[in-house]
Amino acid sequence: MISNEALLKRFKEVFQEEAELICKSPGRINIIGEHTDYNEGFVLPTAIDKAIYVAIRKRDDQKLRLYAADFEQLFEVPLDLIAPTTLGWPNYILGVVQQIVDRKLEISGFDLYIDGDIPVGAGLSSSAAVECATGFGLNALFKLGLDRVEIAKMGQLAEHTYAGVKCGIMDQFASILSKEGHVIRLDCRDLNYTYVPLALGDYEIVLLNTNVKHALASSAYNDRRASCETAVALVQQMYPQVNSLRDVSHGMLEEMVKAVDTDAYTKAKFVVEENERLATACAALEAGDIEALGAQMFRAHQGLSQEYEVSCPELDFLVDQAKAFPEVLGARMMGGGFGGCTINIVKKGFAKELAELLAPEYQAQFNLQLTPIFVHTDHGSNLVYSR
Ligand code: GAF
Repeated sequence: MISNEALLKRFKEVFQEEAELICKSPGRINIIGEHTDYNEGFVLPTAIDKAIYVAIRKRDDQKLRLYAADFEQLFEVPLDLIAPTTLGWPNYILGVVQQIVDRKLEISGFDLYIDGDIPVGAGLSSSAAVECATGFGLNALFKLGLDRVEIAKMGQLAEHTYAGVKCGIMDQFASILSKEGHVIRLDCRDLNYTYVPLALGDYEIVLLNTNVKHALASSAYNDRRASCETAVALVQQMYPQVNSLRDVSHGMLEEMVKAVDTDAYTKAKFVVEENERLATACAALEAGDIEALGAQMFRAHQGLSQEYEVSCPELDFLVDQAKAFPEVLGARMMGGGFGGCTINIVKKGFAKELAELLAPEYQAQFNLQLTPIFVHTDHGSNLVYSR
């Protein structure tokens, strides 16, 4: 949590002016339903109590001045010359500005200071939170009249066009529309959603951060998406009414994909099954059967690792080891994969011990620290200060 006072003070030091407003957009966890969002399937995410904050003020000219606390860097660009930059971090802000410009909504220049407490590279969607905080903040500052779903969609497109990752809508949606104490059961086809209470009884969630982020994660992510699209195209040869893997049955995959493209078959089969797992897991959560929920999470990890191939040895190690403890009901890698965190459902009070028990062997095998991250659910993006 970063206080308004601290943000306002730093804003003044950097820009010599007062901020007009501050927006907060959280990171997210996802209980189950991975790589299903861009296949028009289901996801079960929620926001966490770690967030990105942006402080902003309007300018009288067309200049954008952006300052990132993490990098201690100032980036300046005229509004009519915005384009992706090799600097990295400004892209998540500029990509959203581009969406506003493309929609012919009226804005002027602005000063924006960005800070946050979401661990970067941990798979908690800090980039989606930056996009959402920017969209939410500019919407409020310039009274653009955008609704929350529209802001989430703009964040997703910013990621596609300025960061080059063809992500689904899950992360932005969770950052914008979450409700404390609940997860969102989101249908990524029509964006219908319901809130399901995250009632875990004697259990709680702990994340174990591998502290690994593989360099090729974005290209591998886009490759997985391409494999899914290949499977859909093959199925469509016989079933033209099919739009996405959401419409595809096991039978269709067997008939149209299996013999032609084994990679597309394996990836698509995972996605079809992951949607089925989510339905089972969500019903278990609603019934208070946390053991059944956890079993689906273990199974999901196996699929993510062996079929969808988005895990890594560090994540596999943590899930395998966690399985040995009766206090752990479920564990799996979370998010896009290739590093980041595992999400674990553990007996209340056992989380710290679990991390301490796994850390020495993890350190010995991978020469890396294991960091537990304790999270609570939170509500979605909000205006937290306005002058
Ligand atoms: C990343 C993406 F940004 C999401 O859209 C989603 O596909 C996720 O990986 C995997 O479920 O976080």
